[in-house]
Amino acid sequence: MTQRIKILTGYLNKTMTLNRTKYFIVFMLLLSVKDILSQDLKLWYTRPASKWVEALPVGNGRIGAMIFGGIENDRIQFNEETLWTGGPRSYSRPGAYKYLDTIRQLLFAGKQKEAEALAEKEFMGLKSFEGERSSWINKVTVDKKFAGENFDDSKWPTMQVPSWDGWEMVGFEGLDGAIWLRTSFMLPDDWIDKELVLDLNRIRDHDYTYINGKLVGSQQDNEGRKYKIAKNDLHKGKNTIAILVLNFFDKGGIYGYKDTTKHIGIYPINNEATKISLNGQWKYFVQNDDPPPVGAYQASYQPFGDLNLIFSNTAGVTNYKRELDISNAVASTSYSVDGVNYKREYFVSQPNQVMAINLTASKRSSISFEISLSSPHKNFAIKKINATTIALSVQVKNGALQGQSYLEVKANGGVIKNGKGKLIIEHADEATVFVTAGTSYKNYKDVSEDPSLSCITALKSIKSKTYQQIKTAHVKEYQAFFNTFSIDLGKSENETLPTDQRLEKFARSNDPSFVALYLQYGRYLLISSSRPGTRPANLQGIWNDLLNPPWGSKYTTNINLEMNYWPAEALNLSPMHEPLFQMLKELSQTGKQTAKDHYNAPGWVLHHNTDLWRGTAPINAANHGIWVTGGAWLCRHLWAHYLFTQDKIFLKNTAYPIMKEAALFFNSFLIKDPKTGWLISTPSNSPEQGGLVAGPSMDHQVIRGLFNNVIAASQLLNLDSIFRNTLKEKIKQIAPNQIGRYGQLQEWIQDVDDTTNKHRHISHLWAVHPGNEINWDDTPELMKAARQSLLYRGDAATGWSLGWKINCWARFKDGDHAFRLIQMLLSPSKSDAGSYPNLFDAHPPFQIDGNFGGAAGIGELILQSHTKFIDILPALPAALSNGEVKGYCARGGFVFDIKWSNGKLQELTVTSKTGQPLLLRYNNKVVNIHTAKNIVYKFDASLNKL
Ligand code: FUC
Repeated sequence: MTQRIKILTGYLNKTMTLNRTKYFIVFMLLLSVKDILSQDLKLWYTRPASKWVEALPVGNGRIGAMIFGGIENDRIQFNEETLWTGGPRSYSRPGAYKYLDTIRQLLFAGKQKEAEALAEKEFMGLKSFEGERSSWINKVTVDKKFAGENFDDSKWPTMQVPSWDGWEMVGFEGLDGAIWLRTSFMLPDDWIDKELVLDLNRIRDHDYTYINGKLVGSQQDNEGRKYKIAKNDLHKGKNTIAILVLNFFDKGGIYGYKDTTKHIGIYPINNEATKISLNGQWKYFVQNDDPPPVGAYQASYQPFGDLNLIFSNTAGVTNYKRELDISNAVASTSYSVDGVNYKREYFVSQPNQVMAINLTASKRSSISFEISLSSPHKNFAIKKINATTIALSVQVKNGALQGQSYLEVKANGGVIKNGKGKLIIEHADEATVFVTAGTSYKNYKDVSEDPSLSCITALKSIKSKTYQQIKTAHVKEYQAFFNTFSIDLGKSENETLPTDQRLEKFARSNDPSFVALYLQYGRYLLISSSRPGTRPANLQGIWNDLLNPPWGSKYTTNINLEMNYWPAEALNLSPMHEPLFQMLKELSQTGKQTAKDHYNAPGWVLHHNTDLWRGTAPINAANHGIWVTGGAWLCRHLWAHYLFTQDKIFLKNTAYPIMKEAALFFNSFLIKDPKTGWLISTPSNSPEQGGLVAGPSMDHQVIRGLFNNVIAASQLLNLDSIFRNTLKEKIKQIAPNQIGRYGQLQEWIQDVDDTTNKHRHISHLWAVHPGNEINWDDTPELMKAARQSLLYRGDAATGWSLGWKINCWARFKDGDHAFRLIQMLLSPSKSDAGSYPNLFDAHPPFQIDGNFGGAAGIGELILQSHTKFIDILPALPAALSNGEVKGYCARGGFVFDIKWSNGKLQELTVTSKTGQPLLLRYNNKVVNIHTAKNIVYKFDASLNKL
């Protein structure tokens, strides 16, 4: 951790390692945008956030927070990027490779189900420790007094029942265990002789259901429940229902129906129409909240805690405004009460590693509030550190990690009291709250760090600093990244609207500046979730409020993690790529064991997910978890970083060793298809459909890409000529892209595509984007087929899938089609894909990849550099016919300023950072020039050099 803190706090100071120095130099070179364009760079609202996806995200790559901006109670939910479940352990299954050949043979013989069954049994990675359930169940079911009709539950609190998608949705985040739920109903007189049906629908995970103390049903699954109730078990008047729900993990409780207009209830057999609804507040009692651990293939990212600021003088608030200014990464809440203007500012500082919340008012002595820390973790404690500081400590359930957070308040004027776990500030002129957080994570193999160390270091670093000094340093550090690029797509009337209303209207308005804002917001989110020296942005960046977040809020590598980094190079945030490269270094270590255990192969392999502990083995299920090209795809980012920066030292020391080891794996893994004679990837799948197969097209595209890049890199570095020749030979033998009977690009080696398939993954289009082997110049027929495949797939999709399709339509050079998808992405998400009020991408639920894919896709409309040409305005939509960008990066080490109007180029300026030859194309005109390092070249509207 000490090393990590040094990196984090000292990114710009002298403790930087050589590696960091190099990034620093790169980013200083990128500071080429002299004048920042006039831009619309605020998200703002006229109401506090009532939901998490309305709150505004701030972060420094390590600490993230969501600002609700409440008037009486300002909730700030926060995270620290290394607080996860689980701990260091081995994820791969020793000896799995012994089944590899049989699985392959079964697939070759067309026996997919048998292959999947064998793989499920013998080839998946190892889960974490699974506790013993039956003795726990025996223990919690012994005492049946809570089931009794006459049991007095009047003192029990109540819970809303049912709660579709879990009791977490009605305020019981993190509740697992044995929980009793009780209610009653009045039996209508004419039902007395009737047999009834108790319809509860789904319950998670296991229930014991009693009527008047008698067990009437018990089911051990997550499916629907309809229990028959004999007439003798009922009586006139009030009847009692008591249900013991056992929930082991994740979501729990009586779910009822997804269609919430349909109630759970009780009715006579064959007469559902007379159902008595049982929806309502039920009494509940947590009998035991410590169920045995459930084995998990990988760990989940965890929330850390909440800060609650309570204000009393809030009657008659006017002028309320909540905003996030992404030009300086500062959020604020402001309002007036009784003629006094109040303002709160919030940011997370990278140089000082603290979150700061500054409270001011237009009248002296007006700042009074209480502040406390809490946490959704069951195991948390608050203690006093000194007169102005309290600390929160958390212990993750089912995991090794502990966390510490310190909260310190500094005030001018007034008094600060510290008692009963909270700080009370009275009549101050101004106050600043500082929050820090750290965990016991040292690295993926070691959890022995002192979690308070980073808190103490951070608070020490601000000891003699004023709020203004801390803010100035924060803004300077942030803007060094953010200001490298600017975009102006024109002004629009909707800029005067709050962001949520603007989002509502976007698809029906002419609001191009909202597109520019969305792109810049993507850059803001990347800087805020992936600063050099931190961990990469996960499925939710660094923002997560749930103990059981969707897909573990981890790293899915069959599209999602890669998409997070699509904007990094082109949108001039190259240094933000560094956390991914550090992770790749680690994955190339853990992935060696998986290559050996599962494939008896050299090199390293990563399947479709990873986590803080750098798991690389197959997870979830054989039909989609056995997918071998996660690591190979990620290697493309190493190569892209080289192409954009031309940094040969990076190529030699960081990129090439990882890429070469990945290629070594595939050199051994590819085998000859007995039918076609081609080298193919098997077993694998086309994410995440079609089951376990031999030879999905995407794998071959990714592997060819990797081999080509390793060949090019080894040539540049003058290394490994023998291996290079081997790869050259192998590439020729890998199964080629094929056009199928519907004119489509085949997703699999056999021509089995279904033209009505609307699956969100468009994996076989990988070669169009993010790959480049299929393009209009070199492979027009395949490009046509790929385009046809995307037409079959259709437009509607999840958030990230829209992001991917935008990039593909840009590559097909159809900007108007891409723009239609941008409109879909920038639509308010109800229960479908789009954006939440805070412009977080909705898969749904929230997943950050769509934000990044969308931002990168907007960029691809303006410039593309994935072929030998650098294409200027290759896919400009009619809706974005006027605009200007500054600081757009292209492969070859070029930085572009481009101005266009009425859909036509006006001015073009190129800075050559490393003196590579430049091959420009605009409107079919091609210009080829030699460039010199750090020289600026200007062109007119017809690409004539000025
Ligand atoms: C992949 C996708 C899902 C989701 C998950 C996190 O498995 O297929 O849609 O995005 O990752």
